Amino acid sequence: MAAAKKTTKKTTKKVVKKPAKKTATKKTTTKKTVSKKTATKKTTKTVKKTTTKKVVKKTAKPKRTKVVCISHKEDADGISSAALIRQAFGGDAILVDYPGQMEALNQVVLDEKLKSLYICDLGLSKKTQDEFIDIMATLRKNKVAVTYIDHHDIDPNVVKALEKLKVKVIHDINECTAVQVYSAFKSKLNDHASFVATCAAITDYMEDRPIGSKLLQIYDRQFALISATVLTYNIVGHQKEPDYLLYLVEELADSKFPHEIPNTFEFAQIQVEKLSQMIAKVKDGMKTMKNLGYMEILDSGASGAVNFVMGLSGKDVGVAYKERVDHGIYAVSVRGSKNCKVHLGKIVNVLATDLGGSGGGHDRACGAVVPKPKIKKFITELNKKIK
Ligand SMILES: [Mn+2]
Repeated sequence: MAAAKKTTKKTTKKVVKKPAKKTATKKTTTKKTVSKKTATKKTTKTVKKTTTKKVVKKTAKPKRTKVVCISHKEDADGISSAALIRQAFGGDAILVDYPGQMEALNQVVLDEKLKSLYICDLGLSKKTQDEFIDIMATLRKNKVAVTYIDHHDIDPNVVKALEKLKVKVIHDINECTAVQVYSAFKSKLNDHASFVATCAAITDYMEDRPIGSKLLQIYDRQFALISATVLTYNIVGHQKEPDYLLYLVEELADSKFPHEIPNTFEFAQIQVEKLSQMIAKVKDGMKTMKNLGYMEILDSGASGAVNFVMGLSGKDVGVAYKERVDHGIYAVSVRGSKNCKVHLGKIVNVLATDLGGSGGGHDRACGAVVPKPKIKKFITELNKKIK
């Protein structure tokens, strides 16, 4: 393990140097994007001039020119969504995980230059939805155009509240977020965008859905699978390197295939080795209750281990959890097999909220944030609720 970790760091360092270089060559995107970006730049310049002149007279409000996309950083759906938004509208991405979601929104709401905001692949829970609506109300009061695009289970009242605020809601639980972004903004995207969306659909287990499956048909299945998988391993393995994740967003927005991004396959091989070691660890450390298998994960992400916990436990539900020492919580991942007939996302949303945390997601894949002392209770209660 230690050896593998060292190798990771080495490779990462090599790769990390790329973003700086790439940012410089950013402008060599498709013709469409180039003209758009130049346009945006011109506007920004003009604005700067005007503001500096006016500043002397009065502290005028800066003109709102910024496009921002807040997206999920932990998987290919979130990263791909951010890439497609970038290709269609330019602007910058802010990549977050669930514990960091609200913090990012609260930051962005203060940005006086924000003109339009896209929020992608970030589901809401009972714990977060009210605060989310409040933030949206402030943004709308400031005339910021907001588009919320997602596919996680959502309280219909939240959709109503958002639509009342004139937040554009694009929500379909049957297609992954990137596929929905692709469908909604197709006219502003190039041909390669369908491949980026396909990779996202594969990682979210949604390549069998109406639009997802049509997109996959465009490409050779094996080619799409290996690309999606390598992309996913690079995302999962670089969670602590925000600059690298932003670089991935840029490269995908720039119509690169995952294999064209330097070192991605080599890095994926390291991840595969780690996962194979995970199998042995799960066999050793996993515990079971009547209806589920569970395990605390110490040296990798919970979401990378949870499928093994489910599979190797022989149960229809697997739970893996990892402590987030800085937050005093456990990040919990839950997966259900095809035999699992209950909606895990809904159960986990209620349960985690009752225990002072938050959670939610899909029927057979979801996550939660649970206060550290409540983790055992969370598992025993979940076990009771899923028989
Ligand atoms: Mn997703």
